[in-house]
Amino acid sequence: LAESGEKLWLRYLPLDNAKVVDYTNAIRSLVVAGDDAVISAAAEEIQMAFNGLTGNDLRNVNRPGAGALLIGTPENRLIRDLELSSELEKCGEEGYIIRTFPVRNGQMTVIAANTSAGVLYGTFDLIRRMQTGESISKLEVNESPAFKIRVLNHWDNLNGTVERGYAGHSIWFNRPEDWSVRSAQYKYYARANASVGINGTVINNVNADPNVLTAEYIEKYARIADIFRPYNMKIYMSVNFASPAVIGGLENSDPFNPAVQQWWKDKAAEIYQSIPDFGGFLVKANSEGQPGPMDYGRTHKDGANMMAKALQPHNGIVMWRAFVYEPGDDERSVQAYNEFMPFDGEFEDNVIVQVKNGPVDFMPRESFSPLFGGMQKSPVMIEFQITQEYLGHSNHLAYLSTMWKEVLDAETFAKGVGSSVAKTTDGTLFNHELTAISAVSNIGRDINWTGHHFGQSNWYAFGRLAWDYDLLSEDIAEEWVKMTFVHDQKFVEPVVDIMMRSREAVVNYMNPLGLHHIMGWDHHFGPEPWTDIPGAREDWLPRYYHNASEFGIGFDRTTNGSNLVSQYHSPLNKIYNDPLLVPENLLLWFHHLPWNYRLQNGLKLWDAMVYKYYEGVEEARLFQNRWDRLEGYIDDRRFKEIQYKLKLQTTEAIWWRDACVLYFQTYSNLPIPAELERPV
Ligand code: GCW
Repeated sequence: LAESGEKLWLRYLPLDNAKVVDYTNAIRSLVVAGDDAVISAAAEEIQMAFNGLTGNDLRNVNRPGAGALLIGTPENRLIRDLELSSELEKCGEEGYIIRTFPVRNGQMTVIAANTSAGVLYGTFDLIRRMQTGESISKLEVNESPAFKIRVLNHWDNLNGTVERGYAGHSIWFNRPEDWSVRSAQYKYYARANASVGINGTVINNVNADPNVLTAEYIEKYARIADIFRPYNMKIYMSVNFASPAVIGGLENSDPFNPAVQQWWKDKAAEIYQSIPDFGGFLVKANSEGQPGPMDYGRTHKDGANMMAKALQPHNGIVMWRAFVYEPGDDERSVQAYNEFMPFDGEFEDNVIVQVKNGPVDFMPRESFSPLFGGMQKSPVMIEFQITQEYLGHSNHLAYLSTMWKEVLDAETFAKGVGSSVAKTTDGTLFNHELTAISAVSNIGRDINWTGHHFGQSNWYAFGRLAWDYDLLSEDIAEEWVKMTFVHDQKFVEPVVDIMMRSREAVVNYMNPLGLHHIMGWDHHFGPEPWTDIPGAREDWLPRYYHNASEFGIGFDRTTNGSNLVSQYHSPLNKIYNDPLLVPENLLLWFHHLPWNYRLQNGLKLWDAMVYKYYEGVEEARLFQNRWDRLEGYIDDRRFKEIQYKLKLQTTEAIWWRDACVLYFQTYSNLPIPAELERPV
């Protein structure tokens, strides 16, 4: 199993002898100051980890002393006696501190937090240090999460399929196995999430089946919630706005209809009866054909607030998605802002607006959504996509931490310099209590969970960034590589380097210079910039996005075009509006330019674009080449599976390059620079 990838980054395999000596010098026994389920899970985990990593058991003892690890909250006297209250104050609800204290005959280690959840996260922190070979003999750690709610969104359907899932069928629905098998997997899932600080999950698709609100499914959710609870994971549900009419037998689902309001209140009460710590609802409404309040002439605000009121007595929240667009006069990228800004400040306190990182749709690269920094009075949360819908599915190695950091760190100028996207959503800039971050999961029933072994790194990285977005992508990558594979720097360094370059490589061979949405019709796999489906929605066709013609290529979102630029704060609006100022990697996202347009680097647009496509392919080849030389460092099975995927990636990178270059050449009528290899 350890070799199949099933164990993710929680392998706990024996460390080398020097580390074992170090760690057992520091810690030999365990004092658990508390007895609830969460702290017991933490204790079980550290026992398991310590045993696996060092080969030694931690003795359970009642009193701290030399060599002890003491874990607990100030509810317990052993923690209170340490007088940590001023430091614990800064930890908030889920943060923790780890300290080394001198005691008679040596030292002891303490993990203290205000809640058992904090203790659990602190325990995983200590374990991670051991897994990555860090010293644990002098610890002074203070941690608290950047966002209060850190959730995965599964797009799993009740029939067991997964929308945009590339790792097999759903782990949640329509499963033939016994509960014992499934519950063991759910526990593993909960542990993996807790280990990176993820504290909630929405297990069904935002394209929600109304039946998820029937007693049958509430019961299923309750069973899963029971397994999550010791790992501080809350369960949430995607709900269909039309549920009252579809499964409740009501005349309509109009949010102004008192019977509808009552139906949601009763439903919420029914859910909380079985799941007292149920997290709340995620809603996709009036988006891509889903029902919503606008079906009754009402608004997003009316819909969200009705549900919010139903959840308020139980402390549940509503994550209301802003992924909305319709074919029409307004260009797709400007619509969410136009539709949501009028409601800024008008949502109930337990509503948070969930916004995709970019204004179109999880493209390999797009500008950040102007709702970040735009909406200020109502809390807004980011939705990232871990599953690689537009980044090669589970065939391509694309480490996405760099992409997410690019968004989180992006300057919005909402309150002048220092207004990063992260700060517009973590409560610091606009003082919101309710803060959250989410990402669409890449998990399925595949033995390695994510289809591509490196897909695991994106699940891992999302959790780490949700906890602390100031972490560096290379550090997260290094942790993950060491925990998942081996510590040998001859392996770690080249692999981290591949990961760090991987997302840009994918951008280059798919969508360089800000191109976007030119992938296969509907399934979104492979290149299809030429797709034309008579009668199809215009805003789903690639030409809507690339606009290639004999004149040039790119999407005009300037003040002369769709005017997305004006939704950004100054000076970004001016920077994006000017082809001389806009970052080169967003050039064709904001501008339609002639093939002979000269870039800042002196290249003509056509040549620059072709070079990028070729560069992407060379990167894919380099990854493949590098990996081939790493044989023997890890188990053969994972080595070969990854080798196979990298080969596939190169093949598909060439496919992308050739398809796009040759297709766009039919418009540019310009040659491929002579020194480049001919298309295959
Ligand atoms: O990216 C698009 C996907 C749809 C998805 C939608 C959304 C769940 O192609 O499959 O539907 O976004 O996020 O709602």
